[in-house]
Amino acid sequence: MNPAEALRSHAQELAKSGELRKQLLKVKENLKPIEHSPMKILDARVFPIEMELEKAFETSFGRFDRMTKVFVTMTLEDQDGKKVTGIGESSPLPFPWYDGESHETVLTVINKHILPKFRDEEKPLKPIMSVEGLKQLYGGIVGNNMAKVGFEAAYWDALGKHLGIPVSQLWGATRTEVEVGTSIGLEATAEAMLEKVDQAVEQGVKRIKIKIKPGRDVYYVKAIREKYPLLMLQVDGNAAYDLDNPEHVTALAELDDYHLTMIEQPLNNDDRHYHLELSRKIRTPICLDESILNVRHAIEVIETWAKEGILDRLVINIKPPRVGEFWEGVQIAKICEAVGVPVWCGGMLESALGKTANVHFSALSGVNMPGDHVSQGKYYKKDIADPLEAVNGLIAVPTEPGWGVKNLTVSF
Ligand code: OSB
Ligand code: MG
Repeated sequence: MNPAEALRSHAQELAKSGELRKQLLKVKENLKPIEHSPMKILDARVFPIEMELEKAFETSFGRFDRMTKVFVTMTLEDQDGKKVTGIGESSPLPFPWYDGESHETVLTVINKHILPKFRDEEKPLKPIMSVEGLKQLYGGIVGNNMAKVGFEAAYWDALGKHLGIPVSQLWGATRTEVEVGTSIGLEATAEAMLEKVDQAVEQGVKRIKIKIKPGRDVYYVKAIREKYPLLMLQVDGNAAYDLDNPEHVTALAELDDYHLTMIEQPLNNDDRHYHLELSRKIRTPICLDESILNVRHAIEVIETWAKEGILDRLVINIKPPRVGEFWEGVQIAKICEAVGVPVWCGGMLESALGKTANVHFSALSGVNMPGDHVSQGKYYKKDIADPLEAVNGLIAVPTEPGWGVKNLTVSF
């Protein structure tokens, strides 16, 4: 038994006796965000920028060729009056198809409900001493995770710059380089898909994920497997499959023959329960993306998969924007690590800034599978900073203070 198997087996025992949830909550409680001397939040500002994708990206829910990113800057001031500004990214899709957010909802929530908290003349902001203080400002807003995340990201960047250390170290992350995977959108034919796969293999990525949807799944996978029998390969259904449609279930079960690393979010984007039922029927591990929005959801799926004795069939994709905060993501990664559940960092087609933040996040020891950090070629015609470069499927975690992005063109 390897160490992760031993952790899963122990967790399954604890689940049977009803102790597992308590243990997982303890992991969360023992994890405290870094505390620092009081910092005043002077201002937060928002810069929406439309960015054109190098190539249109298609998933089961739709196709898009441009994105409006919402960049957030935040200026903190220490007790000696020294100011530091950080930057973060909110990276919603153009339409509420992946989750309920779009760049319009993100901008509305930011302008109407978040920014006013930073500028309330009657309630001047108290200096903050950890990320918890920041969260108190807008933590009452339910959902809208993509709207919130840019603010927390800007805070981490500012704090890292203030303390002179990279953000990954603020979270206790220890990796110096992270493994890189790529996500390939739906293509019209298996040939076109293979061309993209060839390109990604040439790039040297550590694993490839392809988008699938009903009717466009097994034949893609079969074609790729014939050419690349040993490639680390996974598929993403983006909520397009229905457990009550026998054809869908048959296709998902057929995928068992192609030793995929995982099937990501085949069923509805708010569903966890029926994913468990599906996981009883197929051997390929199920990876949850859309339906894990917070620590509670992660604990719930770990507990229910463990009770069934199939914890080895669960993987969690953490996207910091989807869970609303990097810190929430850190907690989920720690909890998964404690029970041997693999984790990787997903992507939202972020700009070079958001991708860099994801690389810092992937430096956590609990994030132990290759993440969606690169495209096949570049993501955007014109990016807002230099993208981190992958060499032999690895990206070095920046060592400069904050995110350490280079040649940022958003001025603040
Ligand atoms: O489901 O992981 C997803 C892109 C947009 C919305 C959802 C997803 C994706 C990707 C691309 O798969 C990941 C990336 O390269 O950023
Ligand atoms: Mg996904």
